[in-house]
Amino acid sequence: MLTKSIFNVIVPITLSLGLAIILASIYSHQIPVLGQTSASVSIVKGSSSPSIAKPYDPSPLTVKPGTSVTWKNNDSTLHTVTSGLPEQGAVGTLFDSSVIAPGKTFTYAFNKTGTFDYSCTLHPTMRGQVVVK
Ligand SMILES: [Cu+2]
Repeated sequence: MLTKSIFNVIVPITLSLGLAIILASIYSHQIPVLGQTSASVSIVKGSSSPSIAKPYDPSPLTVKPGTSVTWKNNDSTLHTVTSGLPEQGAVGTLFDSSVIAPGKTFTYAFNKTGTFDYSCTLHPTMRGQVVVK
């Protein structure tokens, strides 16, 4: 009789703990998904004009590693989001959107820390920066 009543207590507790551990492990994997994992940058109207202070806005954009950054072309002409600066050579080695039509987007996930300059291959005055830390 005593043995049976102990089982009646221990078995439900063990099952509950097991369920709690399973749920906790599921939720812990979801935490990065629920956190700040995306950010957006606007390619502003008239961005090809050298007089535009921030053709890509915001810039610099500071994000955490693992953040997907989406650029949206809010201008009326084609633009690119291409890693690097023309005077530094090797543009597009890390990422290159190719031409983004008006209203379209480009997304790149920054997984490593660092300071990343980018530019538009069609308009050399268009520059932006993403800081990952
Ligand atoms: Cu451009």
